Amino acid sequence: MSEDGIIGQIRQKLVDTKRKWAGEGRLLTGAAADPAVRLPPGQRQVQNWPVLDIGIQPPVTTKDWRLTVDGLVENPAAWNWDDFNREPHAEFLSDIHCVTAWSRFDNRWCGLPARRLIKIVRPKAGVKFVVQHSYDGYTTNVPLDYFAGEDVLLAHTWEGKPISREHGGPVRLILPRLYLWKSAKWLTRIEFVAEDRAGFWEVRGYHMRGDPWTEERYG
Ligand SMILES: Nc1nc2c(c(=O)[nH]1)N[C@H]1C(S)=C(S)[C@@H](COP(=O)(O)O)O[C@H]1N2
Ligand SMILES: [Mo]
Repeated sequence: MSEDGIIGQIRQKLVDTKRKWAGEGRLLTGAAADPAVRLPPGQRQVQNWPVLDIGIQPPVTTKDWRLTVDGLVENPAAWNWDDFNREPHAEFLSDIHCVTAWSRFDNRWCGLPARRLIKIVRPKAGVKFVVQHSYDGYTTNVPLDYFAGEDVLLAHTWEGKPISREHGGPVRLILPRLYLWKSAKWLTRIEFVAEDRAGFWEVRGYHMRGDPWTEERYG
């Protein structure tokens, strides 16, 4: 999808509001907390799981789903669903923290560990960042060190059930150490790069890293 195509379809009002908040530094408490503290500063715990996206929920089935892993890697991958499931998957329990100030504790995920993917594709020397690309045209950038975290998953299952379309199924990233906008839904491409590159929200004022415990909400 072209950038124009995406911009034509997104919920422009929502995007403008979030960009305005980024400009004003809305929701910043200034209380940098210790990562050992479970609820990051300025967050409140919710029991439900809100849905947030730029306005398109692409109807991707496991049959059409493809994953490209490319950029600066020794062994690029182009997988379909069966290829993806041939690799050993793992289960993790983790909390999610959205920049709009909700946190949801104890989510049980199953998926392919990012560490396993890294072992397979072998990033070249000099790779420092990872750009995620999604079927709705969304992109987001994360430091390789965070992507390589032990609890990072290309997740397909939540609480024993396939991740629903509205939450990014068939496959989404789950990177619990950063705000949830850094976890792409409807994931279709993972690109390993040397230079950091701002994604959809990052070009609209959100932080390049996005650590919830130091409230890196806005850049
Ligand atoms: N492809 C894609 N991924 C995305 C988004 C999106 O619009 N498109 N929104 C991000 C944002 S801002 C948040 S808070 C979370 C929301 O995930 P959820 O709807 O499952 O709670 O997904 C992130 N990943
Ligand atoms: Mo978000």
